[in-house]
Parts: sequence; structure tokens; C-alpha cells
Amino acid sequence: MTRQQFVHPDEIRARFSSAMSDMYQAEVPLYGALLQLVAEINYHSIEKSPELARHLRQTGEIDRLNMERHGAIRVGTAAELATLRRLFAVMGMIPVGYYDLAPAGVPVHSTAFRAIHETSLQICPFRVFTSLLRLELIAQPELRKQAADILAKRNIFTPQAIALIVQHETAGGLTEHEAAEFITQALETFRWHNQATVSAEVYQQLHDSHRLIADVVAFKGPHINHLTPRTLDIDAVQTAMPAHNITPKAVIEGPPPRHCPILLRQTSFKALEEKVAFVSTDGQIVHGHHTARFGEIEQRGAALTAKGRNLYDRLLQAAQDELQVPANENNAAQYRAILSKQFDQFPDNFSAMRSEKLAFFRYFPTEKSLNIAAASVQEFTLDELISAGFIQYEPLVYEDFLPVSAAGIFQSNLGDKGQSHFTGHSSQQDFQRDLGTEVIDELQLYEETQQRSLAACAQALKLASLSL
Ligand code: OOG
Ligand code: NI
Repeated sequence: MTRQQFVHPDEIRARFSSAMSDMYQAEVPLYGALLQLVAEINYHSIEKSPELARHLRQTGEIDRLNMERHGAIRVGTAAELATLRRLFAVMGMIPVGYYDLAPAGVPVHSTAFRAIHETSLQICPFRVFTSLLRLELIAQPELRKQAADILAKRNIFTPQAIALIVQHETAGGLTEHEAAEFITQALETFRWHNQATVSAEVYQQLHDSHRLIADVVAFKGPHINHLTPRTLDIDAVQTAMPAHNITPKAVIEGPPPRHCPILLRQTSFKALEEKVAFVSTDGQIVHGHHTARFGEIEQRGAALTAKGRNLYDRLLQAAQDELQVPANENNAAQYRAILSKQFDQFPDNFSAMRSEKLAFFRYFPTEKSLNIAAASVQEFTLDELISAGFIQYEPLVYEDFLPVSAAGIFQSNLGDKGQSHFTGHSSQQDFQRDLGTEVIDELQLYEETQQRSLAACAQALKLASLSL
């Protein structure tokens, strides 16, 4: 069989993402309502703002907007995480970034599986925030052992999914028929099961230790716990949610509203209370409930450089320090005011963000550049080429996550008022050992995309090279 007959991983990812969205819509109808609301508001945002429309067309984001989403899952063992890495690799999804949630009181550490090249991201930007439970953070040794024993007994992958992962690894790809079967089989891992694998008593013990531990340990597999569409106007969706019977959390996570959006702003609706069946040791079924699955929306903005990110982290921390208590329903308006005031210090135009090297950009040759004699611009710097109208730039969209926001999303859904942080030291090395590979540094990826766009400009203008 020749390579040409393999379905491209980008195509498998696009189909899988769409199949997962269909499954989640059937499982959580409110997600369907949210999708519709987001699509309507995106449509109006584009109609209302020719500038936004032009920007989205220039970057190509307009074509990926309606299929853009991320999901989140939580696994219990190193073996589960390592096999997930192989499963996502079939779809061209590689672990990017390390997120330590323990300091925020969530006993997990995480990565995001996603495509890494701008061409692949353009075909399908689907990402999955994937967390590994840190059992060592369970304080009671007996419960810790019991949780580990329960997890050791489960298998979260179908035999056919494993066989197709191996087929992909040995043959170098999947045929049309195999890819279709892979999507069906892989989806099984993320399906919701309303039957718990433990008794109501064990569930309660796990739940008392931390709600998240019950969510990971007491079920057959890592059910997808939310799928998040991308909105162009998160404030408009947040305001419109209650009229659609969707109750959002009080505060939007991330930066304040800005003319030039940066990083990521997110809000979610509370997890649903769902009926589950527990099995007691004598085989009796006991009915109960579990809250795990919720809905979330996000607005994505410019990817920041290390310098920009430091400024963001500092201003966010300053806003939290000034508020003194965690943001909630009662102080939401005050928090918004404080946050906006702090972020006055973050330039809100792309020209300043570029000259101060706060964000990453993608450079495009303009129409004008196609008609000039190369010799006439040989001596121009990048800034001069921009001023003379030969090159345009657009911010690179942030493709990743924010640990403080992620913790806020976890917390609002866990309703966890107890433990506010874990002290056990966490380590990217341990995570990578369990994952079976190193995670990619996201800043490196943005740097490379920026660099490739400069190289393309140099080529269009017939220049030997072009640098920042
Ligand atoms: C993941 C929470 C993090 C985000 O968008 O930051 C997340 C989870 O609840 O499992 O999805
Ligand atoms: Ni999320």
C-alpha cells in the first residue's frame, strides 16, 4: 500500500472533532444550544465590524471558526496517559505545554494535545486539554491504594482502537476504511457512562477526598467533560446566556475586554447533575447522581511572547491581590473594574504590541509588493517595508490554555470550597515520564510560525532574508 492512500492525520482530526461534537450534543443538549448561540453572535460580530471581518479573512481564521473547539478529559494512570498520546498522534495531535493545577487546589497536572503547524491548525484547530490525576495527593493511604487498585483494573480503550493505533504506528498511516473505524472506536473512550464502576460508599469516600478524584476513578473511562466553541464576542454571549436558560459563572476568566484581544477569555455554565447507578458488592444497583459535565465558551486573541506573558501574569496577579478575595458573584463588578484598570498598562494596539515585542505576529506580503523591483527594497528593514506598505501583519492566535483560568473553570464546576492548594511538589519531569515523551514548548511554536511568515515575505520580495 502506498503512502498516498493514507488519510491525512489532519483530516482524521477534523472528522473526529466533528464526530465528538455530535456525540456531546446528543449527550448534553445544552451544548447544542450554546453552539447555536455562539454561531449567531459570531455572525453578527462579523457583520457589524468590517475590520474584524477583514482580519479574520486575512489570517484564514474565518474558515476555521465554526469548527473550532477544545475538549477536556481527565485520566487516572500513566499507562492511560501514554496510550492517549499514541491515540492522539493518529490525528496529528502532539502534547504542547505543561500546566500544574496543584497550586490552585486541583490534584492534576496537564497538557494540551493539538496540531502544531499553522497549515494543520488551519485545517482543524481541535485541541484536548488532558489532565492526569495525581493520586499521591490523596492524603489517606488506604483510599489512595483503593483508588489505584480500581484504576489498575479498568481498560479505557477498545481492542480495535488499540489495534488501529498499532496499525498507524507500523504502517505509517490509516486507509480510508481504517480511519473511519478508528474514529468510531476512539470515540468510545470519551463516551459518558451512567453506570459507575464502584459502590455508592466508595464513590462517597472518593468524593469526600476530592470531587475530581471521584470523577476520574469511579467511572469506566475519561468521559469528555466539556467541549468549548470559539466566540468572537464573549461578553455578548455571557450576557445572552441566561435568556437561553444557560447560567454562566459570575466572572469571565482571563484578561479584561480589549480592543485588541490577547490570549484567552473563557466562561462556563455549571456542571449538570446527572443520574448515575452505583453497584454494591452484592450486585445491587443504587441510584445516585454525579456532576461533571458542563459547557464553556472562549474568545481567543493574540499569542504573547515571554515578555508579554510576564506582563499579563503580573497584571492578573495585581488585580487578584487588589481584590483580596477570590472573584465571585458578589464582587464580580468590582473585579471587572480592577482588572480593566490594571490592564491599562498593557498596550491595546497591535502596533505597540509589535514594537514592544509583547506578541507574536504573522507577516504577509501585500499586493503592492508583487509589482516592485526587488533591487529597490534590498536595503529596507522590516519596519520600513511595513511603513512603505509592502508588508502587513496580523497577530498569531493563541492556541493554548492558561493555568489560572483552567483552575477557575475546574473550581467553578467542582464547587470545591475546601482545599485551596496542594503542597506536594509537582514536576514536569514526572509528567513527561508518564506521558512517554517531552511536551513541546508553545512559545517555540509561535516563534517558528512567525519566522516562516517572514521567510515567505522575503521570498515574495526576492530578499535574501528578513528578520525582526
Ligand atoms: C479542564 C479545565 C481546563 C480550560 O479550558 O482551561 C480547561 C477540566 O475541567 O478537566 O478546559
Ligand atoms: Ni476548557
